[in-house]
Amino acid sequence: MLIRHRPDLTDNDVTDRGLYLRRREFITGVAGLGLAGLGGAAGAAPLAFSKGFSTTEKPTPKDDVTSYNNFYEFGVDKGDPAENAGKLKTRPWTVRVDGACEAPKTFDIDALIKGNKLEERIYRLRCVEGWSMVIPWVGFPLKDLIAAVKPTSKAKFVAFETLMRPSEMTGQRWDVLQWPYREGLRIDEAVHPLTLIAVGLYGETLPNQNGAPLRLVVPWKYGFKSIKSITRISLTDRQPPTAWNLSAPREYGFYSNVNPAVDHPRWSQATERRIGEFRRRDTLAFNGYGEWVADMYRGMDLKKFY
Ligand SMILES: Nc1nc2c(c(=O)[nH]1)N[C@H]1C(S)=C(S)[C@@H](COP(=O)(O)O)O[C@H]1N2
Ligand SMILES: [Mo]
Repeated sequence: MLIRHRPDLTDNDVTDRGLYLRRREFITGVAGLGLAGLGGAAGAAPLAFSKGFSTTEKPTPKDDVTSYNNFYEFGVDKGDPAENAGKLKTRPWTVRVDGACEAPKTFDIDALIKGNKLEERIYRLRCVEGWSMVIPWVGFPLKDLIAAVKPTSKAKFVAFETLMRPSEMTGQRWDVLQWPYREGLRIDEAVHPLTLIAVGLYGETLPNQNGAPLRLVVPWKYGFKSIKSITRISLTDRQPPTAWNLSAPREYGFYSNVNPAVDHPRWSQATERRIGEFRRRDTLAFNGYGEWVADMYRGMDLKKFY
């Protein structure tokens, strides 16, 4: 499988080895509290801070990150997920990773958390609706999970699915979207070192309203690509159907790269409201991650592949 990246970008740029901390030290020394459920047992993998990819912008207050959400499985208003997602049982939880690979596997969430090197990544998140936040995630690169199942040359795309459980996800009782929520990436996007599986934020276990126990984070794409509460990841040779594209194909494309030059049919994408700020700010191409991701779209008409 040939995957093109900026050749000078390696894991060592992503993770400054001098900043490695054992999880135990992270818990006692850096976060003070927290990371409950994210391990901390002696011998656990080290928690690393990635320097290169994290923004130095001020993170959005945790109260906003955890109370102003989109998670339609729990209702369509911004406050609904914080109010209703507590009902979701996130243990036991497994993620099936299958499709075009030699070693399909069902992973237990706790084994995933223990078995992967967790990092903090402070990323901008830009919702297609025109607001944004800065969120300190804890997670690991999706590429590590994909590598574990040994993809074949037929793995051209990756399809993701959220849990389907209307008894707890009460929003699934209404047909606002075709459930389960689905998303997809091209394989090069999926294995890009920026693409994260998040299991925490602000140094603690991911709150249910933010997509517990694991969710995708693709910071150069509109927020709806960052699917929450994942139960299945499938490698495929075809571009998979995605929830928002199925619901309104003219408004939400498969790529959905943040692009101030391509407006949504019903509103401009040129500016955004950073939650907590008063004046709108300019939206950046690829949400400011262009130096790392623009190469993947060279030669593509981004107005057509919106
Ligand atoms: N399963 C699922 N994932 C989802 C959504 C959803 O409704 N269901 N909403 C998306 C949208 S529109 C955004 S902007 C982000 C919001 O993530 P946050 O609430 O953690 O900020 O989650 C995305 N992931
Ligand atoms: Mo969104």
